[in-house]
Amino acid sequence: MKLHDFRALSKALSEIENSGPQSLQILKDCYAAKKGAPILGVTGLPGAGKSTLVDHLIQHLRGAGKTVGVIAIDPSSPFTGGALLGDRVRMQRHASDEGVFIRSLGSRGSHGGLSRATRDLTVCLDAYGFDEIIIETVGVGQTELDIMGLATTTVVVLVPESGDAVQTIKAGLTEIADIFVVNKADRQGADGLQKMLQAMVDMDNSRSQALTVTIPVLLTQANQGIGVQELWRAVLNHRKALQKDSQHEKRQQTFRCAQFLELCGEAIRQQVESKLLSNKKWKDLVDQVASGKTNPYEALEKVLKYFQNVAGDGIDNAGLL
Ligand SMILES: Nc1nc2c(ncn2[C@@H]2O[C@H](COP(=O)(O)OP(=O)(O)OP(=O)(O)O)[C@@H](O)[C@H]2O)c(=O)[nH]1
Ligand SMILES: [Mg+2]
Repeated sequence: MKLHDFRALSKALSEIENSGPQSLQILKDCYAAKKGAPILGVTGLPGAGKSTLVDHLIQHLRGAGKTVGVIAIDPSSPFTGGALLGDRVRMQRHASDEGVFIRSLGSRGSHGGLSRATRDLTVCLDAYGFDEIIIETVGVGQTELDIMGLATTTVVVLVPESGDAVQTIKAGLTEIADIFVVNKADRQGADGLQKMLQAMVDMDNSRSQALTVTIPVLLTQANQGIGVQELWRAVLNHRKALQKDSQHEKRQQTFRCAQFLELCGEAIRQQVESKLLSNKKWKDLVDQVASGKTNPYEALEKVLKYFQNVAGDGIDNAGLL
């Protein structure tokens, strides 16, 4: 794929999203062409100002001559485009810029789950050659943890109104965030929330010596572009700190391994499902489970035996190693 060929890129991304016949080959090629661009995750509650912030970050990066690929995810949206229209509109001024590519991702059309789709699309953007990759995602919770395992740096965007939510999800927040942003600093309560988050960060620091870098708590006013440069500086600081963090590579390895096992699980499940649909004996087995004649573990044992017979001891012979 050559740079500036956004049509080819879009086509490739759609093929991956729909698990089309070319998707495996495209992904293999993308991994082979991976360049290792840093990934910035921007997460936070709906309407916190993430897209506005990303829009200004794009502007900042373009000013520095960097190309940017963006994935905007809304796990709650069943349709790509619908609820995400806001994201597109918010970043519209970059639509005709050849150095910026923005792709929306809803929960529909992502075979194998949203976190896998995000990961695959990210690898594709990286192979394409963007200098910077940004992922915007709604919410602050477990799904975001999955998605954010991907990000080099994760920014959690909060607003003065999210004070109560912060109280409830307290413990998880410092695990996700590398940087806190209190956006809409023009509104009442911004200072209070900043202090509350700062106290949370300080407490975590005193509890754990393992933390190598303190989480900054920044105030921004995204709609005015205020605080964006400081935010970018904090992102770069975090990247620098990661290079010195001896645990970083180990975490990456764990993440890659988990991804691979997840892929294997998904592929085997697909194999079983297609057999269940196409083969009478397999279908009978499911019927027996459904009627309660066979319990799921007995059935599972049969399935495992089947795979053992297929693979046998021939793993080495199959050219796996
Ligand atoms: N007052 C104020 N409004 C802001 C600020 N930043 C963004 N907004 C407004 O907040 C609204 C939501 O902004 P978005 O950038 O779409 O927020 P988002 O987090 O991307 O929203 P979703 O993607 O729908 O979750 C828009 O109307 C923005 O203009 C700010 O600093 N102050
Ligand atoms: Mg948005």
